[in-house]
Amino acid sequence: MKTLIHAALLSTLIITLPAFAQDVRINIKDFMFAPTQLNIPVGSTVTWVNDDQIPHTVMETHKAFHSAALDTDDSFTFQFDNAGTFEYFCALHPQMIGRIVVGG
Ligand SMILES: [Cu+2]
Repeated sequence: MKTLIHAALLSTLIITLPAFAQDVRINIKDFMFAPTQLNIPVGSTVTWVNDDQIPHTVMETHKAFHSAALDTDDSFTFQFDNAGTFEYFCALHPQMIGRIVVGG
């Protein structure tokens, strides 16, 4: 019985956690970030994966985050602990742009 009560309390706790943080993947393919635009809750983690045959990077406009050069199948992960709008591009191909809105 005690175990049941504990389980119920635990599931309530999980359900009522403030942010439904997500793990989201962005594919880098054909010189594009896909999805290009993303809305996520605070605390979410985004992983970029390079599916192209040439290197790309992920560089936030105000340097909130930036990756090293990503070769094919390399990935870069960043956790967004603050709300805001983050615009980023590939330093090697600045026409490649993306935008992430956190908590908005
Ligand atoms: Cu690039």
